[in-house]
Amino acid sequence: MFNVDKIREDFPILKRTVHGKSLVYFDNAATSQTPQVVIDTIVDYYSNYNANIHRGVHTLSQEATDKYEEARIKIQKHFNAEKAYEIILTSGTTHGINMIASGFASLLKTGDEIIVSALEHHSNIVPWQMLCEKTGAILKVIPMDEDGTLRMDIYHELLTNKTKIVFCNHVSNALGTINPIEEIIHAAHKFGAAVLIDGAQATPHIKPDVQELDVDFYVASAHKLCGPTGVGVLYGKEEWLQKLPPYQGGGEMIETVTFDKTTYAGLPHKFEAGTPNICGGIAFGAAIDYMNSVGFETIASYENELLEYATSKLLNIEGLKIYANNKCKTAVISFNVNDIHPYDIGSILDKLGIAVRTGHHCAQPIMDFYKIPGTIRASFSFYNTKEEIDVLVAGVKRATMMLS
Ligand code: C6P
Repeated sequence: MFNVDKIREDFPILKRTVHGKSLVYFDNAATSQTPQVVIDTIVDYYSNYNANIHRGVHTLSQEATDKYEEARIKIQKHFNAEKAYEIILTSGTTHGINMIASGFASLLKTGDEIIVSALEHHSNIVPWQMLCEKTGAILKVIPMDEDGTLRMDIYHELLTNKTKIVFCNHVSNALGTINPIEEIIHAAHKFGAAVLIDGAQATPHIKPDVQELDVDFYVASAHKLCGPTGVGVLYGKEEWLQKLPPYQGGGEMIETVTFDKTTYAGLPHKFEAGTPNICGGIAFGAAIDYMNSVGFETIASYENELLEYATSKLLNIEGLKIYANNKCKTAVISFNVNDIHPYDIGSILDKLGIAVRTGHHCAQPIMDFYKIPGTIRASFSFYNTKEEIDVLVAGVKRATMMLS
């Protein structure tokens, strides 16, 4: 039986006040809060075994190395990757995408095509545009519909033998839409194209199985699933990771170095140049353990309850419009009230202790589609409550009255 009060005890930050009011944290899509067990892991690392990894014969270094590699295995199991060395630890989703986009420069030629969805975060647009500039490849876009879903009929028409890679998010950060990635992957593979899925917004709610999905690359950030910032994961199928060149040169990614020639280390080290975020990686493992102890089915079903509750309450507010109020979404509500600027409502909500994100959410093409400057985005997590949603609804009503 899910007990949200007990869960909230795990998150010390939820006890704080903002402007004299109890914090209502609805900016979970930007970053999630951190449970005590993850904070303890970070403190334990710096208090007891802070050392560089894969380098020292001394005890601290070996302990740190063991814990870091244990974390890699936890991440491997969580995503159901076949091999631990298919798990590359990165600084986050943005880093993972840039690694692959940069690597594909060696595989593409002028006239090759790559396909992106209209629902992407800038992180999954800009690196590919840079790749097109470098290689002469052509970027094609799967358009979206008014309800925030992708035009899959057009996607199927865009795929040709020239398509080399397709990239799409699993869940849209601005709207919460869950994209049909199984269909996207399956169709791309028929044309021999690779697929990269940006799982930044899916992983806090869904446990992806990379083998079942048969995806070529899957990227995510620890800080969206109760872990620390500055660490993330790039899953890549072994065959692809072998084919791609390293992203950065430096320590730990080499086998031998002479001034004539350097040979590269095997996976995963080939893609992990320099001292990594050791503490972050270990804490990422602790965060995954924590999320699994709550259980992803429990998380999804409780968050869905919050989503339905909030949607019906917010829609009672006159002039409030929810963008992409489709059936297949995670617990994200992107909305505006009449023509009030989202920033103005967000600022008043902040004075009431309510944290939401306002603006274009690093997804400007989506805002352009709706012809709006931005939205107010309330994104829920399993530690939020219906009472907090009531506070949000009252806050939006109050802000609307003040600004109308
Ligand atoms: N979205 C949001 O408020 P990083 O910054 O590398 O951890 O994640 C980038 C990123 C990539 N893809 C998607 C779908 C994302 O949502 C994000 C991060 C945050 O929506 C911060 S902009």
